[in-house]
Amino acid sequence: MHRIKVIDSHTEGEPTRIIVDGGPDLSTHGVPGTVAQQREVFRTRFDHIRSAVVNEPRGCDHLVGAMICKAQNPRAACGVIFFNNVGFLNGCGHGTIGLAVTLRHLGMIGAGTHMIETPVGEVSVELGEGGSEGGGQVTITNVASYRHAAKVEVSFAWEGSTRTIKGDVAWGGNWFFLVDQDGPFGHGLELTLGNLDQLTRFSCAIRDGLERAGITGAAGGHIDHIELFGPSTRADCQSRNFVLCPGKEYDRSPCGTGTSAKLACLAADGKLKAGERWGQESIIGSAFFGSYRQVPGGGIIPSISGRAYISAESMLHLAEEDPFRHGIRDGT
Ligand code: PYC
Repeated sequence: MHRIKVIDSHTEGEPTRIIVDGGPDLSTHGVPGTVAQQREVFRTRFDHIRSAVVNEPRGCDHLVGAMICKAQNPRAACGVIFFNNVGFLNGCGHGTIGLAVTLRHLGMIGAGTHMIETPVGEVSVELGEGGSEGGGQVTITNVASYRHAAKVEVSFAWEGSTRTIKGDVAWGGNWFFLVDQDGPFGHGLELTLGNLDQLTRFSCAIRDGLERAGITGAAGGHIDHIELFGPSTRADCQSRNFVLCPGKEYDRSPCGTGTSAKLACLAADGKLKAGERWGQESIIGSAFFGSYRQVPGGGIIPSISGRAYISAESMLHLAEEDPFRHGIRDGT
């Protein structure tokens, strides 16, 4: 029987399940390699473990998974690899906030600033004094983020005709296509939980259109997240979003890498100054608060704050005779 110990947390409503013991050995000939290389070993040799941890019957489609791994930089608290129901992620803001409270729960870090290695660069986490039950506020300082292209036109099939919209392509640790829902090229649909089905289908149609047109991020980076913006319902936020993640689920949090991409676009448009606070509400009404500092030569370093709470500690059992020990997936 293969047993995998996981700790679940949620960050502003979005869950993260972190493998803390029993995960695969990601070293090659005994050498761990960079976090990006370890992710490649995970992807090519242990994809069934990804699926076992996040897919049904042990997980669900919107669960983001992670595994703590070896960092190269001796100053790093650890490395981390993020994944979901369909594959591996680059960065993950809500997941890094969840990781910080999980590391504290494990006694690996305390209040203060710590560095985490991800496949796309170093992210620092600033952990406040925790409440007695281990959750709390975390601020991440993310990888350099930037707008790659503004007002990019994309056409796609929508409700029997061809629809054309414009959006920005930006990097925030993942690639995003950002659309102002209320602008002339948005859908006009209110960003409410009641409209989830249409918002999901609309965002999937945009993503299909981008793929068909060969629109990518820099160096052919696949745009796998779509972010729609509208007015916030909160007095402390300037914007509300709906974020489609790879795998067709939506982010319950305002998405850390997505908020980083949004800050990069606001900075590029001169709509938010360095150091100014931005409140980003999610589709469920939770919020991240962000600001940025400018990077010489272009781009920004975003800081994003949100709250995470431990929600479960479990041992996953993958019995040899269980036909779904590696999750329910295509070709199971
Ligand atoms: O918070 O960056 C994020 C994220 C990416 C996918 C789900 N959450």
